[in-house]
Amino acid sequence: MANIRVVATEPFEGQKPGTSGLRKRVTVFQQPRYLENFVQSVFDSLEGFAGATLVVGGDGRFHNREAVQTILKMAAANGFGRILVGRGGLLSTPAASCVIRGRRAYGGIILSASHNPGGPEGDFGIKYNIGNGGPAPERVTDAVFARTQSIREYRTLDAPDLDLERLGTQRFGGAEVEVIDPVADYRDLMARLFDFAAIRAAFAGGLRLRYDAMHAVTGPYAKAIVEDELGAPAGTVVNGTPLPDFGGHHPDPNLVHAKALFDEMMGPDAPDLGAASDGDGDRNLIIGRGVFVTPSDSLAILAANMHLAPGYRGGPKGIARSMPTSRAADQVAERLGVPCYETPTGWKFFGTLLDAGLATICGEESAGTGSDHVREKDGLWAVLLWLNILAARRQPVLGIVREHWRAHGRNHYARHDYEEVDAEAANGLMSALRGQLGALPGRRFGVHEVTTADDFAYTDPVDGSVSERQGVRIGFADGSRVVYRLSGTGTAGATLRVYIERFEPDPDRQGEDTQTALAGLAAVADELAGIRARTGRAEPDVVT
Ligand code: G16
Repeated sequence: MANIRVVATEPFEGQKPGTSGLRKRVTVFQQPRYLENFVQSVFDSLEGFAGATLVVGGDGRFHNREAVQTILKMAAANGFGRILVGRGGLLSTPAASCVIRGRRAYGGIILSASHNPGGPEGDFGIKYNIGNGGPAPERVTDAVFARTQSIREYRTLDAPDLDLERLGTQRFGGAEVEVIDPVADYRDLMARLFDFAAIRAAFAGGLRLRYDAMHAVTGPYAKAIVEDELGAPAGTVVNGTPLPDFGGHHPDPNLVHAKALFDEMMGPDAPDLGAASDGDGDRNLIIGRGVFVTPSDSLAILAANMHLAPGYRGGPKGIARSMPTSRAADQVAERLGVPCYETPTGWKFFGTLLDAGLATICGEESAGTGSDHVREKDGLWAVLLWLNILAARRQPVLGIVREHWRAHGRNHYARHDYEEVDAEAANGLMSALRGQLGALPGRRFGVHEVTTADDFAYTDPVDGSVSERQGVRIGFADGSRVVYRLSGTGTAGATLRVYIERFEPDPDRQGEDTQTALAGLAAVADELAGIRARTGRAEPDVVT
């Protein structure tokens, strides 16, 4: 018989959820009561869940299994009636969103630090998603944070650990725990959205995909859908076994951490499409044979072509992008005559737009794309939509991309990241920038004249909530733009992100290399903010 136990505790400092939940080093989460305090604070901030269903799962990183057991016991002790957990404690972030929605759960807890490295010295994270399947909005995360500062006790079950490998329902205190196949619900949803028959025929006809699952959670999903269901040859999915330390790699699908994939795609015998996704499966990297597709371009091209997939026949009702994402999507929205929404960084800001039916597709420069099928960004979904488009258009990725630029113009785009910068220096840089906003318009930096300068503030068109200080935007006379903001997902020091964008309408000049096309603007970005002088960094750590 399992007994409920009430355990005394003390608050921990700094349990404030960032862009996407609470992310800290594994060693921080391993402190006794640390995870428990946060989970109890989540439950204490919610109402009316007695007897309701909670979904629990994570990306399989180090500490995932232990944390899942802790959460199951606490959820049962706090009065949830039914808890759905992915086999082995696994659920990709989009699959968790899919299960929450499809099974009408009250909410879900997702364990992940996304693209951050794993292992005993790596990062861990936890976030709460609400009943629409999306990340909790700020009013909920603010309440959770407030609770972490006053918490005095948590509730748990005195019970042995559950067998997470056995599918099916088990009694657990006053609750029922069902261990579910982490892939099944998600696979069924994908089969409803995409033309699986056409993609299957394309694979049978020789279409080649390389999918790098980066030893993270999407391996089982990609194998089940791409190889087993769609008939891509075995070996299409590489690094497909989830490992607690992601094989020692950084599960961030960008050109630095997925370099092997990039090299293969630029090589002589490259497949038609190369793709990768991150730790928890919500991000995607898209590379065609001989061409890297920036996430911003990918969003625009997917939006322009999504009517080719059965789930999106009417095309998008609206498009949403985060503020630092390039404005390539805006051009598509204009052509289609649908609205384009500009939101702060963080997938949670898309939730209200999707729920209200204002936007069908959303995307971010940080390799996230998704639609109203779930309330998270979805890496494998983006790859399947690309496959559906390739199957329908029977053109190489490069041809599709070039045609798109010719029709809409090209937005040369790069993000420069300065990682683990001294937090004081980074904050100083941002306040100095904010301090000179009024004086910038009219100033010239070489050929670049500043026309607009502001600190992005967003009013949600659906619920009216206001989010301020979301990043400094500098606009130039030729339509170029530089954006500065500090990352909300790092776990050490500060990460300064500088987003640089230049619009090129002339088809004859659209083939220029991006770094060359942006070199002048990058120098202006440095000068304007004093990056080198203030941070001591001559070069960014990562350029994506
Ligand atoms: C999270 C958020 C995204 C955001 C990204 C980067 O992604 O869900 O909306 O764009 O972080 O945020 P930042 O620039 O603040 O580091 P993920 O994949 O880490 O959950």
